[in-house]
Amino acid sequence: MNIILFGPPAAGKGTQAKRLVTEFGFIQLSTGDMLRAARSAGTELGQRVANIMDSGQLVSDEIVIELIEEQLDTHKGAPGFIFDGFPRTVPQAEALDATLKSRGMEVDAVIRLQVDEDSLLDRVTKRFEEQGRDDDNPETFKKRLDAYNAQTAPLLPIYAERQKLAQVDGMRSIEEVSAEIDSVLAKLEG
Ligand code: B4P
Repeated sequence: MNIILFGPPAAGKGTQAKRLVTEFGFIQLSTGDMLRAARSAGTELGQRVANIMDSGQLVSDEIVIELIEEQLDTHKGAPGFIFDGFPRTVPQAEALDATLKSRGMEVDAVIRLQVDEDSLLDRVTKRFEEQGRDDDNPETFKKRLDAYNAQTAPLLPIYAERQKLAQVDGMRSIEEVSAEIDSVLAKLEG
C-alpha cells in the first residue's frame, strides 16, 4: 500500500509516519527529513535549500521530485511507502502519479490530518522551545501555513474527486490519532 500523509505544517505527519514504519514496516519518505539531512551534512543541495526552508517557502518541485525518485529506486520491492510531506504542489502530485505508475504502483489513500491553526501554532512554539528548529518560529510558521493554503491545500479536492481521501481528526492525542489512522488502513485492507 502507498499512503500519503497529508496536512498543514506540524499537523503530525512525521509523528504518525514514524509510528507506521515501526508497526507495519512501511518505508517512510519524508521530503522534510531528506532536506534537513542534506543541510546537516552540508551538501551542495543542503546549502541551496537552507534559506528557502528558513523563510518558510517550498523548495523547488524538481529538487523534491528527484529526491523521491532516488528513494523509490533505493527501496525497490518495498511492501509499501508512506509519503510524508510530499506531494505539496499539483506538479509534485502529477510527478508522483507518473513515477509510481512507471513502477507498477499507485497512490492507494491520502490520509488528511485536520488540525486548526491555533493548535498548529501551539505545537510549533513548543517544538521551537524544545528543539530550536529554525523554521518553527512563529513568523516563519505563518509563512509555512500560507504556502500550505496556497500551494498544497488545492490537492485536497483532486484526491477527494479520485475517492482517495480519508479525513482524520488530528487534534486528539497522538495515540487517538494513531488509532483512527489504523482503522482507515484496516478498511483499505478489508
Ligand atoms: P516538514 O518537515 O514536512 O515539516 P512539518 O510540516 O512541520 O512536519 P509534520 O506535519 O511532519 O509535523 P510533526 O509530526 O513533526 O517540512 C519542512 C520544510 O521543508 C517545508 O517548510 C519546506 O521548506 C521543505 N519541504 C519539505 N517537503 C517539501 C516538498 N514536498 N516540497 C517543497 N518543499 C518541501 O509534528 C509537529 C509537532 O507536533 C511535533 O513536536 C509533535 O510532537 C507534535 N505532535 C504531533 N502530533 C500531535 C498530537 N496529536 N497532539 C499534540 N502534539 C502533536
